Amino acid sequence: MKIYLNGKFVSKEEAKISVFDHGLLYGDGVFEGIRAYDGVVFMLKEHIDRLYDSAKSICLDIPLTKEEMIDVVINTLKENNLKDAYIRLVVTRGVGDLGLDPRKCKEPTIFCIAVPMEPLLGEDGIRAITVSVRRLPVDVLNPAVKSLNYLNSILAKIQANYANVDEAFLLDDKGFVVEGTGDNIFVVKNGVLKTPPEYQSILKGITRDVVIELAKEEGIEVREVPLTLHDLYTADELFITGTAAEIVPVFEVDGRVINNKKVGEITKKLREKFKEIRTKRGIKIQ
Ligand code: PXG
Repeated sequence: MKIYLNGKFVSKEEAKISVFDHGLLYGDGVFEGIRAYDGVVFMLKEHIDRLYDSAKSICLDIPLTKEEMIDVVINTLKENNLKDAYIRLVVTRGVGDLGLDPRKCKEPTIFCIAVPMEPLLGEDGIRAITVSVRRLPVDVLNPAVKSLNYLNSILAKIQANYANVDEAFLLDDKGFVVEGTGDNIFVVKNGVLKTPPEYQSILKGITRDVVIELAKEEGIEVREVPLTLHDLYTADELFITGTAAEIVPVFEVDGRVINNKKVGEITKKLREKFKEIRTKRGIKIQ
């Protein structure tokens, strides 16, 4: 395995960063999880745009152009002879001292890892619970920033683990259901597809945006509206989306069974469409 680290390709054993890196000391940095399907890096431009937006938002100047960053991803796949892969692209604040002041960090650390990976939660329906850990309000730490601070999601995941279910759903500070630990949530009710809006404590998922587009192409009405627990419990279909998980039906939430644990028609259609387009939208490895 070859890993891109600060301009060079190194072995897994050599791919080490300093204990003074603020990515490690403070979770100070940003990242993207990206997938390649059959030699096409799915929605790569959109992932790079989101990475640079996350970085801009936290005043982190990335010392590469977006075009150079695209080459980092493509070259990491080439070095590893991978056509289908999960890619982790990370930019940290870099090496500083033991104070949190980012001005002490002179050079961001950039690395890129690519590995083969099956859909994270499998292809079947999953069980989920809502947890007591709340998603951070947009004026505390905006979940739109894909930062290295994932403790909020990890604490939610720990509750799901204790309950022996696959995923945790988080509520916002008002009690609306906003997202999973690493995925967005969709409800189907009476043929209408609903998902929480962009400004409601969510990461605006790239899979989410593609699913909304595919649904509209299919003539399905899409509404970006706040969701309550009641909306989830009484859903005709429920599914989550994310780069790692792809599109995964939810068969049970807080003990309420959804659609008799069957994959719903709209979920099925969107999954098929997603499989069709995922090798068509993105940047080809040349
Ligand atoms: N919400 C959050 C909080 C996420 O972390 C998504 C939604 C979906 O976004 P995309 O753009 O991937 O459709 C994510 C995805 C994991 C994992 O292990 C997931 C993510 C990052 C790292 C790991 O499931 N992000």
